[in-house]
Amino acid sequence: MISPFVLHIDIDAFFAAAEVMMRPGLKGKPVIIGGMPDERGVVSTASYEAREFGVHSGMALRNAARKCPDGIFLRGRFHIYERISGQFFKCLSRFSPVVEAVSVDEAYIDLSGMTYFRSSVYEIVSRIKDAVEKNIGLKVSAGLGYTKLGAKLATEAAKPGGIFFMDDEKEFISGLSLEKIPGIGPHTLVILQGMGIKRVHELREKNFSLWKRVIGHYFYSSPGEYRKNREPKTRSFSRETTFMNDIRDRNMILSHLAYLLDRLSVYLVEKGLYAGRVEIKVRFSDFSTFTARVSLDLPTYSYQDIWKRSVPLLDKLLEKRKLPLRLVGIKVEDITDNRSLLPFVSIRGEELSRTITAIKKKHGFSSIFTAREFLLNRVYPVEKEGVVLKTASLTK
Ligand code: TTP
Ligand code: MG
Ligand code: MG
Repeated sequence: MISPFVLHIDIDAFFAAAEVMMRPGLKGKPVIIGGMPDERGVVSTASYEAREFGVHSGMALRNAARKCPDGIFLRGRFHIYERISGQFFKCLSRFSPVVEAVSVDEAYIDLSGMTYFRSSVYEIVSRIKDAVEKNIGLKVSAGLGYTKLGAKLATEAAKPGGIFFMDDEKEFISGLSLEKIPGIGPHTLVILQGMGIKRVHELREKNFSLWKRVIGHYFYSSPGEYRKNREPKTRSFSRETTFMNDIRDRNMILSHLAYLLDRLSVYLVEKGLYAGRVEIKVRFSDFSTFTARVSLDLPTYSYQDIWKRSVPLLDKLLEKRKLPLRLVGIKVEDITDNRSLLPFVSIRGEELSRTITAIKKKHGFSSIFTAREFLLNRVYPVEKEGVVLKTASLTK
C-alpha cells in the first residue's frame, strides 16, 4: 500500500496575518491589505475576520469598504512578506529535498522518502506543520494527497489552520466540478460547459486528450517525477569471507560478521551513502548457501543500527543446517545518497559511526574495533589497515 506522499502547505491569509503578527493590536480584527478604502485598486488579501463580511482577494477596494466599513485597510509591506516567505521555504527544505514553490506562501513537498519511516506519514505532516508555524510565527494549512492536485484541494478543505488527508483522491477529484481545478480558466470553462461537460469524470469520458492535458499532468507527470527522483538507485555493496577452517562457534561467526559490517559501514560513511536493506549470507560446509534480508527502519550507514537487524538474520540462517559454516557475508542495498532529514529521528548510531570512521582514517582501520571483532586477532594477523582475512571479497 502506497501512502499519500505529496504535501501542500499554504500560509493562512498571508499578508494580513503578517501584519497582525507585527502589530498584535490588530488581532481578531478585519484587516484588509491592498490600499486605502477610497483608492482605486483591489484587495490583495483579507484576514478571515474580514472575509466574513464577504471581502476577498481581487475585490475592488471601494467595494470592500462598502462590505466592511470597519475594516482596517493597509497598503502592505512587501519586504516583510518576502523575508517571511524566504524563511518559510528554508524551513520546509529541512524536511524534504524536493520542495516546489508554487507562490510566495505555498509549496508542494515530496514526502515519498518518508515511507522508510515507521511513524505514519500523517504524523510527519503534523510535525512539519507545527515546525513551520513555530518558525515563521504564522498559521498554515496543510493538505496531503497522492498527487499535487489532490494535495492542493486537500489544503483548500483544511483552511484555515487545519490538516486534511485526501484518502479517496481519485473519487474526490472525479466528482469535482471543473471550476475547482486550478489551471482551468474561465475561458476553457465556458467552452467545456458548452459541450455539456461540467465535472472532471465527464471530461475524462468525453474528451480524454483534453482531460490528459488539463488534469492528467497532475496525475502523471509531476508526482511521477517526484517518485523517480526519490527512488533508491539499484546499487548494492557487499563484504564476505570464507573462513580458514569451517566454524561452528556462533561467537566466532559473529566476530567475522562484525568485522565485515565495520568495513561496510566505514565505506558508506566515506561515500555519504545510506543503506535501506541488509542481507546476510551463509554457506555451510556442504556448500549449501542461504540468504535472508530485512528492510531497515530508515536508510542509514550506522554500524549499530545495521548490526541490530543483522544478528537475528544470521541466527535464523544458522538454524537451516546442523553443519559448520565455511562463509559468511553481508550486503547492503536500496542505496540512497540524499535521505530526507528529519530532526526528530535519533541518529546517535550514525554519529558514532562517523566518529569511528574519522578515528580509523587518522590512526588506521585497526585503531578502533568493537568488542565483537576482537576475537579475530586470535585467528588472523592484524595490520594497521585491517585484519588479514583468508579471503576477503568485496563487491560494489
Ligand atoms: P493566497 O495563499 O492565495 O491567499 P492568503 O494566504 O491570503 O489566504 P488563504 O491562503 O488563507 O486563503 O495568497 C497569498 C498572498 O498572496 C496573499 O496573502 C496576498 C497575495 N495575493 C495577492 O496579492 N493577490 C491575489 O489576488 C491573491 C490571491 C493573493
Ligand atoms: Mg495563503
Ligand atoms: Mg497561496
